[in-house]
Amino acid sequence: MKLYDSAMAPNPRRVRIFLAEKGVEVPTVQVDIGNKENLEPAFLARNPLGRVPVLELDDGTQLAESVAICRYFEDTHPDPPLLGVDARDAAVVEMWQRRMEQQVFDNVTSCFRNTHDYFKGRIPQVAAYGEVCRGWAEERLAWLDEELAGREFVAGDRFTIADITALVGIDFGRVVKIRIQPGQKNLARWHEAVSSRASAGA
Ligand SMILES: N[C@@H](CCC(=O)N[C@@H](CS)C(=O)NCC(=O)O)C(=O)O
Repeated sequence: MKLYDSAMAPNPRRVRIFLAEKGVEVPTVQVDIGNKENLEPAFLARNPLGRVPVLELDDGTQLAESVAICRYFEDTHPDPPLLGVDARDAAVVEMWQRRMEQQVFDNVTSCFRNTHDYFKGRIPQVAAYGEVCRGWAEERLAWLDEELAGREFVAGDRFTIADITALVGIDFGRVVKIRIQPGQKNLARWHEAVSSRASAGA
């Protein structure tokens, strides 16, 4: 088994944190996305969409999409559970995972993709759309701050994949100056707690 990874990129970090929480070690291969190694034929044969992470299983299966990779490790290494513990809880975790991905993470990365020089000449950029995404990301952080007034973690009283997606999205926000605001005390409390877990260094 091998994880095709990119140390600086947010999606692979989601998988690395998930693995660290599980205590699972997987050999990694760094893909140099800065130099477009992800767009070369050898990598496109693994993932035609040219994105990392990709998990190569021992039977040759190429598994892309961060949450699908996490699902694989949840089933092969159930402890600690990060995708919920019963039908109700799994649905609640999924709800929050999708919200953190669509409302926080994707708005931050869309702002990055549309405004940052890193993607200049690589993809069509629409700076105005990037700024709209920035505004949405900032609104969603304000919403998340309110949500976290009533509970310890994003999906309830246990650390889950929803916390991982939110943490990685918010940390990556620094690259485009999307940050937790001084008055967002609940969000700051949560961020400090999840950042102090050993897995956050992954
Ligand atoms: N939906 C995919 C997104 C993967 C993705 O966008 N990966 C980025 C790095 S965070 C990438 O490979 N970017 C390279 C590029 O767009 O050229 C997932 O959940 O893993």
